[in-house]
Amino acid sequence: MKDTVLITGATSGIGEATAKLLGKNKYRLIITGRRKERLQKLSDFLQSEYGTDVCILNFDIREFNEVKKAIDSLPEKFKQIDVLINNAGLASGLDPIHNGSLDDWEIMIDTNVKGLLYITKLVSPQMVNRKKGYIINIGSIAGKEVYPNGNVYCATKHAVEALTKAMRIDLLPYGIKVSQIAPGMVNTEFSTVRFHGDNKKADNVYKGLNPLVGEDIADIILYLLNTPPHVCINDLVVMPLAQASATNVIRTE
Ligand code: NDP
Ligand code: 8X3
Repeated sequence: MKDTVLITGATSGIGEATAKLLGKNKYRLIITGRRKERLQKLSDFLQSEYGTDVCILNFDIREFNEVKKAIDSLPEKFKQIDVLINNAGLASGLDPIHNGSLDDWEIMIDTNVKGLLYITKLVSPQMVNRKKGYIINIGSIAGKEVYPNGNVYCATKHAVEALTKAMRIDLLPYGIKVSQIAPGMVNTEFSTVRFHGDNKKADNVYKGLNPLVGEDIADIILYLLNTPPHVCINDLVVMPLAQASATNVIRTE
């Protein structure tokens, strides 16, 4: 069995695709998210398809006490986490700053920034003690650029970029790798969540172009995990061919 990998937000999209690819490649997995039945279904699939050694942790990443209780409850053989994939995150709403909803803002800040910090605080000390580990943060093109009505989501992903750089500096003495992947448009449940369940609006985001899919990001994660010990890819921006920047997209289909 290879390293133990904890993936936040494994119930859909990038996280789910990553769990499937890493399971296929014989990693031991800790899969997390709020939707327990989806975690159970994924766990059953991984075990029956690949014989994956898998553990489910069901928590809301915005609640530090829930996250701590879950991490403390890990069975002995899952306690040593070699790789942390900070993937859980979301956009909520797409409104100009003067019309923004406080609820949307708080959900994004609490999940994308505070949640990422909570799990990192709980997992990184044992990596420091062992002088070994890898943290991969899923940022976004929204952490490189800002676009109309993206305000708070973009701010949270700029924070992920800053935290990735800060983690790399702080963890440098301990030989811990820290990378960011910053994708453009990936067709997951992301836009449905952003538009509060409006599937029609979500479908329009990807209309007429060939977006990335979760499996594309999973491939990159597996590549990062296979880099030699002395190599660290600090930052990786990946877009669909039909997207040149956050706002420049060509729709031809
Ligand atoms: P999905 O909506 O498909 O997946 C998001 C995942 O995050 C789900 O598994 C969800 O699980 C989890 N999550 C959300 N909120 C919480 C919470 N409070 N507690 C625990 N888990 C939570 O979207 P993606 O796969 O696209 O998103 C994954 C990451 O990729 C995000 O950080 C997103 O910002 C980033 N990203 C996405 C892009 C895109 O175009 N799709 C582009 C660039 C970056 P559950 O609801 O079960 O809790
Ligand atoms: C998701 C990509 O362009 O919708 O992070 O912000 S975008």
